[in-house]
Amino acid sequence: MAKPAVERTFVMVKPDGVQRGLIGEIIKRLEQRGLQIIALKMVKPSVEHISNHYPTDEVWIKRLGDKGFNVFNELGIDLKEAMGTADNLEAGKKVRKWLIDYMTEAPVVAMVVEGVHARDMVRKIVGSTLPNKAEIGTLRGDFSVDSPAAANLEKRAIKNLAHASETKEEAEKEICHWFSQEEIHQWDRPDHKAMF
Ligand code: IDP
Ligand code: MG
Repeated sequence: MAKPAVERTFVMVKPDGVQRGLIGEIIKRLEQRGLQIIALKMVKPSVEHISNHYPTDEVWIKRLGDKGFNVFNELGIDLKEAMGTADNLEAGKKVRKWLIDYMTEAPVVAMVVEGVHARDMVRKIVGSTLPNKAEIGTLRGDFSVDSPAAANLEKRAIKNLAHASETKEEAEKEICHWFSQEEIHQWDRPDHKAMF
């Protein structure tokens, strides 16, 4: 019988994770939870490849702007002054551009991760998008204090070490975007017999 709980997700060590020597730490946290790396490579992505990795629809771009805006609201900072616009879509477009600059600064490590509830498990291990709000024990909570207020005022993306797919659709699209079928390997972890 097919195992309904077993999922595949896409994970990437971002340029700051690579530059800070955290590739091993990030992979360790995935493996120790029982997740399996079934594809892995280091890539220096082109602007086009990264731009196609992130969604282009307006709903997603608007939501990107939201994350920073909420923090500005909490701090009582004037949105228009900080972002040069009070429009979420326009702010989102700026953040998307900063994100592409960030993601093409240095190589990234791309992976396909498989395991029980892999998408959710990896998102939990990685932690909140905003490192200043991420729980201690998560990657972003343990290794970063970056925040939208700090990043947006410096006109750059939030540096948060790793990317992980959020939905089934996102995972499927991202896995195909980064890996061919031949680069993905089916193999067994014998210790799973003792784990589940
Ligand atoms: P996620 O990486 O936790 O899935 P998304 O909302 O999908 O978060 O955003 C993609 C990436 O865009 C984030 O990981 C972060 O690097 C960057 N980002 C998100 N919101 C902002 C912001 O308000 N300012 C600067 N960068 C942002
Ligand atoms: Mg995301």
